[in-house]
Amino acid sequence: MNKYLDIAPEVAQALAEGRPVVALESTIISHGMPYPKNVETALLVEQTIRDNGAVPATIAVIAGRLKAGLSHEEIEHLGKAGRGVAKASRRDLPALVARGADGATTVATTMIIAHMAGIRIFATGGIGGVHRGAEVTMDISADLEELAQTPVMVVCAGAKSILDLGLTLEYLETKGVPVIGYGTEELPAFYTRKSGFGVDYRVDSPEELAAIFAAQRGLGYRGGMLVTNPIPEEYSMDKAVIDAAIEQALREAKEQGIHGKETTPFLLAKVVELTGGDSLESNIRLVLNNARVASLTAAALAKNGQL
Ligand code: PSU
Ligand code: MN
Repeated sequence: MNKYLDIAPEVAQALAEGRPVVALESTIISHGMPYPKNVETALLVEQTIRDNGAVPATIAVIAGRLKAGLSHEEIEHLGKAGRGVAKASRRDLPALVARGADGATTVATTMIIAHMAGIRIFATGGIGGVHRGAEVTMDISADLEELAQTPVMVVCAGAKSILDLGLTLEYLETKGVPVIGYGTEELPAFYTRKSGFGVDYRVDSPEELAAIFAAQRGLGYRGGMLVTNPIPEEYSMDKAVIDAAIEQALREAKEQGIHGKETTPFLLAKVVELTGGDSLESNIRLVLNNARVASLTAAALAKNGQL
């Protein structure tokens, strides 16, 4: 085992016994939602995973240790400290580890740590991608490179249209990352079920997701795959409302010269500010929905001894 990694006893035991485990990220806790909703949601997501027969492993960096599985106190700490905790993507781990610092893991670093721990399936809300205007700024999330090189299945609700969704799909195609629609032929756009862009494959059951993931492993590929699961109809948002908020958020980011790792958290916080509690509630619901699909898929993999 990696010398910087701590696996929580419950998670280690489940992995040793071949039982299903689902990884969760922590940037969504510290940078994605306001306190105390972020902590309540993190605990509710863990409970949803348990209710669907898997063991949750929320991932973060605590005092320089890579953690697969957090205590409630650690989740409370990350939620309360909020933006005071460093957002940790791939390039941040060496410094955080060396300094003994805390870090809230993005999709990229959660994949890295999940893989180190032997966890195959990871549920989240939305992933990073190719930003609008990336042809000039070159702002492309490290999440996409991680999907290209780390063998973890990421179950999300697509990506927000703060990104250029078309370019994000092109990038994933180039990198050989399968993009699967769960019960849909169209890439969902996080708050809404449709984006106007098609996915590579539509899959309608956790068993088939598990089979494709197992085949990817069997082929010896090193990368992961992206499962996009649309927000439940009853929680999806009005496209015009969300588009207007995103346009305004993008304008303000430009005016204020926001760039680098601040861009995504700035845009996400602005959208929540502009759309109020509605978008927060939608966000929570779609994460719970992804946790359920991820748990059932981990269970299907475990059943076939493919974990
Ligand atoms: N998109 C969302 N919600 C999020 C994120 C992105 O809809 O919480 C977070 C995730 O942790 C993701 C990260 O991995 O932002 C991407 O940041 P960047 O674009 O700086 O790579
Ligand atoms: Mn970026």
